[in-house]
Amino acid sequence: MHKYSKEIPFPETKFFTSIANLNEKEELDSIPSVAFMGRSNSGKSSLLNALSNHKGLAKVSRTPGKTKLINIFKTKEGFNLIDLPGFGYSKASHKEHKDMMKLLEGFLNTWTKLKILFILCDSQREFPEEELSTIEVAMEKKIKPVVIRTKIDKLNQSEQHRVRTEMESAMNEIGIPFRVFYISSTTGRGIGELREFIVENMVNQTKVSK
Ligand SMILES: Nc1nc2c(ncn2[C@@H]2O[C@H](COP(=O)(O)OP(=O)(O)O)[C@@H](O)[C@H]2O)c(=O)[nH]1
Ligand SMILES: [Mg+2]
Repeated sequence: MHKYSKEIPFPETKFFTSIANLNEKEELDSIPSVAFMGRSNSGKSSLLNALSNHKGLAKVSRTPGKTKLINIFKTKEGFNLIDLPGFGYSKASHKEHKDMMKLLEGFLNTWTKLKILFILCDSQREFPEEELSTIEVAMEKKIKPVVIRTKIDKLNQSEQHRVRTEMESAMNEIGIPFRVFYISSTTGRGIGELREFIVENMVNQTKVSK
């Protein structure tokens, strides 16, 4: 039995290709896409596996920072899921960090059919300033920014309240509301809701989204 079988189904998803930089994108960006960004260890691979109900779709790693490629997954509904390379928190990898931010900026500037940018952040961490500016950049480019606070199963009630308050402050700082999901790939919490959101935005575009 699948853990998410009672929730909203998600289109069948398969690994399509990986590219090392944006020069290799060719026509790939002409396909409607949603992208996932987040620091190493933020739970990106686990989320992609949970969404697609496919345990080995994206590799779940205990050694962070290994994925340096843009991984592209194709859904049966005709839109793509894009797994952007993770980057660290550590100042030690300053050059690497800058390169990753550059790649991300280039991605947002050139990926023509990017509809949604999911910004993942481990709920046990503070939401970083850089991610906050990424939300604004996405808004300017008419890409829908959506925050996903991951690993919510690791927090008690008061800690969960703190994360929600943190996101309210972030919205006040930006001055425009954005959607936030609180999820756990381990327990399945929020996964159905997130699937529904993606399907509404990428498949049933005539339906009014929540
Ligand atoms: N408790 C808990 N652990 C999680 C969750 N999602 C991911 N993890 C763990 O966090 C670590 C990093 O996850 P991974 O998906 O590889 O993160 P990525 O580096 O962003 O792709 C792994 O040890 C996962 O098992 C979650 O929802 N709850
Ligand atoms: Mg990963």
